[in-house]
Amino acid sequence: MKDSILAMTGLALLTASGCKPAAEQKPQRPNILFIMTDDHSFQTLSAYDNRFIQTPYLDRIASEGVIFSNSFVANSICAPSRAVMLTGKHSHANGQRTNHDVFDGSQQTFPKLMQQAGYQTALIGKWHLKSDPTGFDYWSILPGQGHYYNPDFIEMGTTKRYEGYVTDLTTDFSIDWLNNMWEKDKPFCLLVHHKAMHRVWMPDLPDLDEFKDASFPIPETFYDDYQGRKAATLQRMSIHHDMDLVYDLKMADPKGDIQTPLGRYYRTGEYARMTPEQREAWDAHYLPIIEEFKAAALSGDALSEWKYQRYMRDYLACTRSLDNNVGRLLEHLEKMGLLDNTLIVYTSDQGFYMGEHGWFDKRFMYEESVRTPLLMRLPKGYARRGEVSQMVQNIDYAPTFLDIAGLEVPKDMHGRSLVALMDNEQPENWRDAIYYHYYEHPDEHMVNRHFGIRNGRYKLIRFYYEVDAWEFFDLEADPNEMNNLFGSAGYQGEIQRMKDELRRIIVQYNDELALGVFDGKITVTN
Ligand code: SGN
Ligand code: CA
Repeated sequence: MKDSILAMTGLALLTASGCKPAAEQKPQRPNILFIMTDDHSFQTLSAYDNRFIQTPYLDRIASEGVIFSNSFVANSICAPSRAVMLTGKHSHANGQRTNHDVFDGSQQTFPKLMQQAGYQTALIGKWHLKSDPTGFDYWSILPGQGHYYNPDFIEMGTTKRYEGYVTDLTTDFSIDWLNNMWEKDKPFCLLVHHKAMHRVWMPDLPDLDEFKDASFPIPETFYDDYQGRKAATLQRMSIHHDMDLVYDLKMADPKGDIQTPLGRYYRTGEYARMTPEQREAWDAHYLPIIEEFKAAALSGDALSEWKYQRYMRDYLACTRSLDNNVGRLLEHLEKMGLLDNTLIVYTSDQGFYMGEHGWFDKRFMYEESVRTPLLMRLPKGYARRGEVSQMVQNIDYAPTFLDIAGLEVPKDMHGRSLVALMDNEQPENWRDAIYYHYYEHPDEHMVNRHFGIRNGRYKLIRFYYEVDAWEFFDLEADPNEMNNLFGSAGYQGEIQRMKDELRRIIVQYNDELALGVFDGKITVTN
């Protein structure tokens, strides 16, 4: 990850010195284009990591702007992450602890505040918060998780099915909004929130072949035995055990020889939505793979590794469409002459496992899922370029959008504006640790509840509920988090300091449940 960030920083510095952006006047009320994807890992965005795929259009945002190399989420799961971003508050304060909660849309959010201040606000794509969007002049959302093929969109309350691929359609509708619905005398705040790359990773037809014959290195931690990490032993997000051959990997053989627990959801769900023409092209790709797979009769490690490769190919093919569509949107903005006065943000609702620890999915406070990509192309006059290494978190987005629009950041928001960082300043007292709390258990993937703190070197996690356990990692010595040092004699001083820090940050954010668990006053059980 480091190499590519540094290489790009060098490139960006040249650009920066060539055009002297610091001398330019900043727009008073820049437009905001907030692009977010679902489950996009930083491992598969080449500005961060170019081992698997080149993503030139996303990289363009970074090379013309900034790349945050220490960007984290507050609760690594979809609806909670979205609520954190809208409110600038941790989950306990905005009420959206799990995907099952219904978002309280009557509370303060950045779109509402921007709308009140004269911005025209719009939301297109995935929403997932159950209640109808509030604070948007226009919205057109996917119901729930949405579908890849021929998806329904709910446009201001009216549901309609559209033929096509979801990433293309989300982009088409966004371009259409800019062309035909944006009232050009107002600044806009447009949220383009994609379904891709969420499970079950269904690529667009033209992208099916790109990774067909590609083979990826098996991650170092693929065969992790989870020693010393009890919650990790209990998860149900393993490629070997939990990734479904039919549902996730499309091995829906016409004879029905391959029977799997989730297979029927694929056959009656995404696959059934396709038009006959789409299905024909789809089958032309997958049927030979299915035949080959059946003939190979794999088992054990060979089967796990085959699943990993298939997973990567489909996931990356979805990423291709996403990158192309981000490119299309950027080019459209450029054609409209909007690049100078628009803040363009790219992020994901959380990170994702690409086989590390043998996993897919997210949820844990471990690095692959607590981190998330964050790239920004800045309006003119903002001088920073290249890597920003300060620790930032998705609680910061709402304050940033308000601040750059010249609006006051409400005191009750937990996050902090990133605008000073865009201005090339090195703000004093920048946070040196982030706080995390995950709640969705018992549930799909069976990741135990936990909260914790991470600074530049160490991570301390407290699992509670079914598993009552601490984990402590030295990220410098053990970046893959394989070695839980909680009981280790050599680290007792550091562990105590981190515990003190954790308690302090829990109090700072007023997370009563975590404080009760920490102090031994609350025992949460089934
Ligand atoms: C669905 C997925 C899970 C995923 C959650 C949360 N199962 O339930 O694999 O962890 O969403 O994802 S699926 O069978 O419906 O694909 S999130 O990004 O929306 O939080
Ligand atoms: Ca997600």
